[in-house]
Amino acid sequence: MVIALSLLTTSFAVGVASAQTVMRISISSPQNSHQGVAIDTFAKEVEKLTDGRYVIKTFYASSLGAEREAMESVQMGTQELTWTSSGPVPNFVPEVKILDVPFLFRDYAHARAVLDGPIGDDLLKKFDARGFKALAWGENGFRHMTNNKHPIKVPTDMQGLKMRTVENPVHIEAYKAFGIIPTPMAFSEVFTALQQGTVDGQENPISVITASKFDQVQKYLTLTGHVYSPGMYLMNKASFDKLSDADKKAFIQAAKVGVQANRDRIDSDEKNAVADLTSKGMEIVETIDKAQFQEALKPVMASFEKQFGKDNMDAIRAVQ
Ligand code: EAX
Repeated sequence: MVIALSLLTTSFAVGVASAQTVMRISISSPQNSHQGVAIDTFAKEVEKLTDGRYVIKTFYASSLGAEREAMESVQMGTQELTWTSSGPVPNFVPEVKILDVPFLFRDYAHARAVLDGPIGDDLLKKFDARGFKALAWGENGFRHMTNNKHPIKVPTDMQGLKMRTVENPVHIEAYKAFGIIPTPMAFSEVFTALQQGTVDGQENPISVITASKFDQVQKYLTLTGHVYSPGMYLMNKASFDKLSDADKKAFIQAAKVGVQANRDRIDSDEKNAVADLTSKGMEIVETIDKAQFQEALKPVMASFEKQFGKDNMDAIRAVQ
């Protein structure tokens, strides 16, 4: 009886193994980062919640392609999943552009409340019609400027700086208003571009700056916090639709657990970053007069209000 039972268990185990589905998820940052934690946690949770029927293989540092390429692959279904920043998203889902308006969010608590509430839920649904299932909002963080020319203390310090930017029209428009010469480029090329002086600087959240070791190739950092950059878990829509209802819930739940780990890592990065990056030789301007920087953006803000609707921007600002 005992033997028969163990045989039964074995054949059952083999059956499960052969029914295993392997999927891939990618990020642009290295594994040891807020993005790495986001997908590692997601992968672990999916396996746990589906009893190992789904295995998620994780790929770091743009090894399956930069964020835009990863989105294209997920849209076509040649890659099942990716975790991306909002950088390339407007080219696929224009409605998401509004989130990258400069100085729209007061702080992390505000941004998270918006994304976790009805506005965030509505925006996640916009991905459906473009071949994606957006499982959850993650977080890339508030973006800050680094460069090799001089410290940025007042808006005029940005004049004429050649800065790498993401391939996002909202960023490009805003940085032009700052007097920056924007040079859009895939993240995978940024370290080398900074090292070789192809650009003077770049802008990214603290978590990205530390994980990608930009301190090795950049001298000055100003905590401008000029844009909040969301992240998101994206899945090929057809792959998601094929899942059973219970598995759909499992994938969404796994993404939610991943978001928590992702945000926790950002919180701890933010606490340690100034001391850490100073010890690595960066010169950091910790506070700016935000009102002055906002003043410089006035003309472009009028254009954003027209594009996205002042009501929609106010609705985001009003969230407590
Ligand atoms: O890993 O391209 C970028 O600057 C994005 O912030 C990216 O997520 C960094």
